[in-house]
Amino acid sequence: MVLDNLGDSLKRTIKKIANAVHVDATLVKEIVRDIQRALLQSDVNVKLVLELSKKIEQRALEEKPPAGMTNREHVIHIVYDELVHIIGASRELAIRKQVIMMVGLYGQGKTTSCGKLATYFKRKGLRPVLIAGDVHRPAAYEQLQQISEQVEVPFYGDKSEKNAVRVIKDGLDKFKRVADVIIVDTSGRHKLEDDLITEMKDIFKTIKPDEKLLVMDAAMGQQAGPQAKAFNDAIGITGIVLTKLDGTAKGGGALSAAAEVGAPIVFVGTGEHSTDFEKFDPSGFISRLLGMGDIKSLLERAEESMKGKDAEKTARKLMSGKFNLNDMYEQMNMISGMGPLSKIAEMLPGGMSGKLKNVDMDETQGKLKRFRIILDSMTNQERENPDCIQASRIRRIAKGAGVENKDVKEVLKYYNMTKRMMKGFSSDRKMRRNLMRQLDFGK
Ligand SMILES: Nc1nc2c(ncn2[C@@H]2O[C@H](COP(=O)(O)OP(=O)(O)O)[C@@H](O)[C@H]2O)c(=O)[nH]1
Ligand SMILES: [Mg+2]
Repeated sequence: MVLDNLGDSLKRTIKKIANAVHVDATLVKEIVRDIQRALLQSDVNVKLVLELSKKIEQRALEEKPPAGMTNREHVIHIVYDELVHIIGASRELAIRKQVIMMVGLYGQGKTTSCGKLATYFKRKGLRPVLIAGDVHRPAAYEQLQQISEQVEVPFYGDKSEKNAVRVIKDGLDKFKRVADVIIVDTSGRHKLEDDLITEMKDIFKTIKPDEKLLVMDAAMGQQAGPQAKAFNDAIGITGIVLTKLDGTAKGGGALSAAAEVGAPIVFVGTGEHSTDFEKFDPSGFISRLLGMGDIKSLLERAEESMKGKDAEKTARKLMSGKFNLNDMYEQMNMISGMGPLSKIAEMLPGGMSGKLKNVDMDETQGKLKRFRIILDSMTNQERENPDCIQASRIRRIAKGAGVENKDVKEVLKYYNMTKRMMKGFSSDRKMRRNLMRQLDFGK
């Protein structure tokens, strides 16, 4: 997960509060010190850290918990609240027809993020296209072309044309009628220099993009702030994409500093793959960092890949432990549309992701495909009532799926294991209650 060290320290702090016998001034001072240390190590600005810790201390000591909330819960909530506060407001890109332009310095992740954005909009059911507006870097054209093939979206570029405005204009003419979201890659420089600003402004004038997204590497830490500000002052940006959050200990600094600029962080990049990209939501981000489980964003991703199917119903069934092979089939379809299993496990509440750690994620991912073929060879009745699948049925199913008996048994074993795991999880009353509350399922 991103910001491992910061997350680990904060989780330890939360545990300390949860396990405390008394929530008193000594404890509050101790946890404030812990949080200070964790944030400073993550490169968050000293002044910001001091302000935040003063606020947490003051609120924890003075505010009375609201009815129904224990002192411990209250203090945890304050920590959460104040951390969300420092990374500020969020904004979502609209899901509609638009032109998006990516800007930023060299090597920050613009071209990679073009592919990630295209994937994001494709999953939302829109038709994205990519235009290669970086006419200066020799391999920029090939890089974007390759990415467009990987994520399977149309691409336009002109290797012989050195005028960015002309290339982009031609691309727009070509795609205007067939595309929903036109994503334009542009070239960067090593520094924010006059010729880069002039080129950007020329492009804006001609194509009038709906979004101007600044792409920045999180490894810059606090330096992300001044850079974002300089870009914003020079060309006006509508949002920030913070990349490489997976590879840096300075992410806390980058996030908080970028948030202060006034342009909202809209996405974060968490790896090199086209799905290593998350819509940035401060409260979800912090609750995951604190280990509170980002059920909201998990459900949202599930919803996207299930396209209208009832994600809530599935989640409820999963938690109740009452699920059959049809549900498992649906769950597998849902999971394979969400990205790697290890990523999904991170989004589940602590106890549950711990249980999932015993499962070999890569192997499981590889099996999903075979499992689905086997499930397809079963009758609906068998899927509804897996207990009826005995030796002769196993032989028939294996034959139908073109696999061996042991492969069918493996599916049943996996099903039983999952069911046990879900049952175990749902019998954890406290966790279940919290989860239900977060899911808003009512009483
Ligand atoms: N680990 C990681 N690497 C990234 C991420 N985004 C981009 N990269 C890598 O950063 C390098 C530069 O990216 P590129 O898109 O070419 O940057 P550009 O010069 O701004 O277009 C490439 O090697 C990318 O694979 C990210 O979120 N995580
Ligand atoms: Mg590039």
